[in-house]
Amino acid sequence: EEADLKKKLAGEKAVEYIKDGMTLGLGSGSTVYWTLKKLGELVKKGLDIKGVPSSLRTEGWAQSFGVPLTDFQKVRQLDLAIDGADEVDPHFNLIKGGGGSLVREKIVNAASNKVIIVVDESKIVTRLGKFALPIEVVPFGWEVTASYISELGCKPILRKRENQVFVSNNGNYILDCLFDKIEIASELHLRIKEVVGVVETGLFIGMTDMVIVGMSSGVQTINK
Ligand code: DER
Repeated sequence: EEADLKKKLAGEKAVEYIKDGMTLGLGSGSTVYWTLKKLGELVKKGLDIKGVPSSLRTEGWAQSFGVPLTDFQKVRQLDLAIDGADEVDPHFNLIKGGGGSLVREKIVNAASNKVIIVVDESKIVTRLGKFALPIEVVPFGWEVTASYISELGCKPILRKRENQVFVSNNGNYILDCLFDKIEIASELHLRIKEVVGVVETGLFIGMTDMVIVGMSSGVQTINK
């Protein structure tokens, strides 16, 4: 379907920036799915890379596509991370976490020399915040954490999947928080991080070097 084609275009384009011998950060989500699939084909043709997966779902996809995996016991620094996003603003600041992998994604991206974000054009926004901001919190006392976060101007909703509370790969909960208006994303991120019980926010500030956008007319690569 249309959106999938745009994701496929963007996801596959990112592979062009992967060089032999690289250690990669493997992002999460249905756009990165296409990166992983394409990458598996190149590995079969002899490309020598290995990747650190940013979610158990990505780990499973990588294994099924034959993408060699490594971890932070073996590598401390990654050459390139390729990841998706829920929103991208003109400063390349992101909202991520729609898939619930934001903590491991941020750890992987922070450990990478370069970060490429792959999206379909629906993710490109002029201002962050139409998409509810995912915030990972410790389950103990999450109700209190949520009330502190709400004082920052949002209504935190505990994420559920099939009527069960969603539990992240790290054993934590996710609050989806719709803010009336995100004035300065970097400030909001810091204010949220200070709240006791918060693990990480889905605001990825100043971490992105390149954005690849899949459109109906083709694919566009935007550098910072
Ligand atoms: O959860 C995440 O951060 C994912 O990267 C998500 O934001 C992008 O998912 P999609 O590529 O399936 O839209």
